[in-house]
Amino acid sequence: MKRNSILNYIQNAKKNNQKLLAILLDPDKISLETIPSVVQKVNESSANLIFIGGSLLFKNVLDDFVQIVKNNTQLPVILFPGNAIQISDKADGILFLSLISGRNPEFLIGNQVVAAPLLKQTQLEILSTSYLLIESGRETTASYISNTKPIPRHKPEIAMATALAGEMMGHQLIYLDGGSGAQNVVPSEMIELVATNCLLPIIVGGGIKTKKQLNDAFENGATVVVIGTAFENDFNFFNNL
Ligand code: 1GP
Repeated sequence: MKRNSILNYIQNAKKNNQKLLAILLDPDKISLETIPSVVQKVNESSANLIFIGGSLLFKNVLDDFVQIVKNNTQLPVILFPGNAIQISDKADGILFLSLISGRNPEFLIGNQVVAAPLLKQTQLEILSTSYLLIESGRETTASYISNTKPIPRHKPEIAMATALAGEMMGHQLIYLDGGSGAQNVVPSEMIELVATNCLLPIIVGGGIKTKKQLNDAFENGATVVVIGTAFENDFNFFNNL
């Protein structure tokens, strides 16, 4: 994978008003043996990207997991790490996240400092990403583990100001996330307010389990929508979309 090819792909999608679907695979939820059949389902779906990661991984299998996924798909494979130890040079790229909705220095810059020299030794495409956790009904693993408060869901203007700050800091992407398995999806008006004020492509995820929720996120300005839990619960999920 060439430098900037994933970023260019996402930027072009935004420019041409194309919508991209990313499937999130959590190495704790899928055994190594079942990856080929699961990825086959992804290949048959309308997915454009594969994300791999989780806020907290219990199995130490990331390298093997990524390699087997790569062996079974042509789609770009992008790490979505919960911390600095979730690095594998077998992927094509990594969301280099800064959790700017929070005020925990470890997730604003600490993990990034630990990861940077290791990433420098890989061929991974680095996708500098403003990561915003949005309150979604009950506490999520991401918010608990990062020890940060998500942005209140009835405060779209705070999300907009935060995303603008990320854009001004030079990030390349904005990720609005309710957290995996979120009870409520990121509110439409919040996506829309961020999209109308920021130039960067927007990734939206967390709790999306219906076609309407998927389309709402796209219609309100998301360029990439991420689906994890709904697919994990039913590997035929995309057949019904
Ligand atoms: C979580 O945005 C991702 O960080 C996907 O969420 O697992 O709820 O689809 P779900």
